[in-house]
Amino acid sequence: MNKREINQLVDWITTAQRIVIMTGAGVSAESGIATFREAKDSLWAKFNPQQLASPEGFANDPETVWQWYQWRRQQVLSASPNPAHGGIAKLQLKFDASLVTQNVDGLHQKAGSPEVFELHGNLFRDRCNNSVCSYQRDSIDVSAPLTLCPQCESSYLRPSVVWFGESLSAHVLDQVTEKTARCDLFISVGTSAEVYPAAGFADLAQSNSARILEINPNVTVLSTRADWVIAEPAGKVFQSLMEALEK
Ligand code: BV8
Repeated sequence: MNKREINQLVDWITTAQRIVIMTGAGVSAESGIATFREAKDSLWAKFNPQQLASPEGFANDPETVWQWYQWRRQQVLSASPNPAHGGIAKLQLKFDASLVTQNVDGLHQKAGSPEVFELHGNLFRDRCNNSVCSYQRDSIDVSAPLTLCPQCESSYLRPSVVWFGESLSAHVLDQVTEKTARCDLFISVGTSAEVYPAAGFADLAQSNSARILEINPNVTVLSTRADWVIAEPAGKVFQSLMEALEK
């Protein structure tokens, strides 16, 4: 970003009354966590998400799905937040900014974000695959094998994330809908904006006359609808923004 762009970004942030920041896998890319849809090392390139991140996938091959998540947990445990996570946390502390993430890696919390709306759950919790059973546990043993739920002993334990075809938490959706409908600046960071209902929040914000800013080095389905696109890596953008705000 050049000086003019940095000044414009500072102006958009400091003149906004209520900000919503929506993040996706791209915000963790500079922490070394593979994104979902980009080629080369993307998670999806190696595995078919519909076969793994879905109830059918788990029913068909629970062992493979379980091991895929254990591998992802190991990836995350060896990763650190990057300047994008840190900058977003600082914005939340300095301004009326709400953070909504599609990510399940917990790196925003690690970076000090005071409040994180996790639309798709969190990698580091397990729950019983039988939705009637209430059992859940923190999942910190990344070498634990696939196991039956110790409470009902009828279903396997699985990561407490939202799979394709599963509904998101109504409580989280209500809170995010309320924040998004009232914001005047919506910042989409590091998401291909393809997964719903998350991808619909930018439209909700725009229908309430919020400015839409996208931070993503690549073009997405949101890019043509955004009021401004900063086509740079999020870590670099937030690094420059923090330096400018701390002057
Ligand atoms: C739902 C958790 C109601 C798991 C995830 C058929 C049947 C059922 C549902 C559907 C259906 N058809 C469509 C749907 C709806 C479906 C959907 O949206 N499908 C899509 C694919 C069309 N949605 C659902 O199923 C949702 N539930 O609708 O419930 C329902 C119920 C029953 C029946 C019908 C409806 C649940 C969706 C949640 C799925 N779970 N994650 C896990 O993590 O394993 S989604 C997964 O994708 C992750 O959460 C990820 O965050 C998310 C979105 O992807 P992105 O974050 O955008 O990542 P991506 O790789 O795509 O993009 C990265 C971007 O970063 C790129 O643009 C890149 O350019 C950029 N980038 C790279 N580096 C950087 C960068 N940007 C900035 N800086 C950088 N350095």
